[in-house]
Amino acid sequence: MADSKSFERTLVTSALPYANGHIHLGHIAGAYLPADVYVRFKRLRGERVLYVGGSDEHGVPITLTALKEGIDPQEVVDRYHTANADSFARLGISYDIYGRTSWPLHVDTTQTFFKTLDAGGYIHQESMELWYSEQSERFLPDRYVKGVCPKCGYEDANADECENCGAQYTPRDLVSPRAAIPGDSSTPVLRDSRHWFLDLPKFTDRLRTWLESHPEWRANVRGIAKGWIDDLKSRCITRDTDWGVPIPVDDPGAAGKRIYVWFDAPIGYVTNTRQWGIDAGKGEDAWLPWWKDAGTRLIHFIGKDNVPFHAVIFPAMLMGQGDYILADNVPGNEYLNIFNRQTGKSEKGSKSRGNMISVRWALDQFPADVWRYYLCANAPESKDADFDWDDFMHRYNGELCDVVGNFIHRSLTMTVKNFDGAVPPQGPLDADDEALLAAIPAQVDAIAESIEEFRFRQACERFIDLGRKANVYFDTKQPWVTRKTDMERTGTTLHLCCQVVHALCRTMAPFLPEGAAKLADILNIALPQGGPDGGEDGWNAAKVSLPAGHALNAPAVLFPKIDPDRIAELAELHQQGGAN
Ligand code: B3M
Ligand code: ZN
Repeated sequence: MADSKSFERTLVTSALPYANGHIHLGHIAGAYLPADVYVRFKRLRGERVLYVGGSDEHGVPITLTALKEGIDPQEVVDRYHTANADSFARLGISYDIYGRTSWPLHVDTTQTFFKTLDAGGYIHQESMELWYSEQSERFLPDRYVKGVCPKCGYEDANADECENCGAQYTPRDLVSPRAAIPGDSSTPVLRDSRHWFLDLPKFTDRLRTWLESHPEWRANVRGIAKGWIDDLKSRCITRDTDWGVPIPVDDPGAAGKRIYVWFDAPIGYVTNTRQWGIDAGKGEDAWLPWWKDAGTRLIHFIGKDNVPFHAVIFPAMLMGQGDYILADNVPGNEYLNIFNRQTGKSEKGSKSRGNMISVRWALDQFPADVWRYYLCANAPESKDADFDWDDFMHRYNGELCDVVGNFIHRSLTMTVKNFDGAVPPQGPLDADDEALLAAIPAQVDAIAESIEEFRFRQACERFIDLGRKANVYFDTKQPWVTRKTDMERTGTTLHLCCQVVHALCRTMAPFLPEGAAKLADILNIALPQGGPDGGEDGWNAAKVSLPAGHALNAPAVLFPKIDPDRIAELAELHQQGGAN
């Protein structure tokens, strides 16, 4: 198993969402929040870490939106890139760069990948039959043609796959095809078109050896990847469209064709790393160690539908380059479904159902930490999870507010009031004190271990657990009683409580950055920012006591409770499709 300590730096990526709609909570729970918690943790530890993301701005759904709205695809991606970058920023997803696959630099990176694979003998051409609209005088890629599924009879099946039953077939098998673009529903004809294919079977042995070297990966990810590696076929990596990266070949057959979106999208991680180095003033070559030095640990955070691309196809493309590192882990999450209160059933989030909760809407209702807490505590890690309004409220109110928030507040209020706004001195310790003092480093290490293993739910539980232990201690020691008779004892109790608050502040920082920043101000401590160049260890500093006499600032409520009436209103609005 790879030990993160043996790596010099960590490169973290989150899937690049299509700039074709607003990101929603399902996305966040899958590929973004876990990555953000992970990188914030690494930064706080002082490790060198770079977090790369961005918009995926190519692909047929985007050109279809543009056609429907009668605008240029660039306008579509400009709109959603800007909106999504803003949503991520408001949620505290702390990318070092949020790039774009429509950047000119990306043409260069993608074409270099293509040319290297071509020169290595991994790309060939094949002629294939595709649907062509004589009315629009164009080929109809992917969703530009609809028809009846040959397997299940679904009426809105795509040219080569059915969204209803998951069947994949050749375009010729589609029954009763019709063009599906604005102003054209004509019956298309089959025509030959020459395309470029990536010869995946040539990578079979290397991919298998690599996958087998990672028994520590999640079972779901390994299972999907293994299924693909056992049955690799050449894959078409070009499309009949004018929106995408031009195919870098001197061939008239490439006219009207572009590189397929799923070839260029993961290369976006590389492009965005290059751009990061340039923007940070570190020079054109700053990206190289992040992608080519064996001391880099590469981690792809994704949703499970993206597993084949990140655990098979992109790694093959990297192998074909010759000098790139491969992912050390691909934490793929399951889905966050929506619990429908009316039917009492869990359902998939879908655009047509209108049941998705967009991030921008969510953040107009509650602060980022509220969402971050619930989505982490209820993360769809090893199985699907449900978003449910009651559960959302109960977990946030009952765990974060009542356990952690309450402990912090009562400890700090009593301390500031009774001990002149400073950490009181520690007197003689009894067994309860010793047990609490021992629990701090143990719990800090346990949370770190969970995060290192990508068990973010468990990390949340362990964090709350520290609050629970501390509440039990507080209730046992009754400082509000002892202060009337024994100030030394009360001082010891609150001294220890301050140490737990200190540990809670640092350990919440990766999950709840706003709460941690507020609490750090109250505790009068600085949390190191860290970043790609590393820094001091502000995580293990949680095990170092705040000294007696350390001045504190006035406490404030960190996590205000959510009102049940408000939840009822929002649940109703959501039910009516108003949470987009
Ligand atoms: N845009 C699909 C998705 O948003 C695709 C991911 C690309 S990651 C390189 O789920
Ligand atoms: Zn079907």
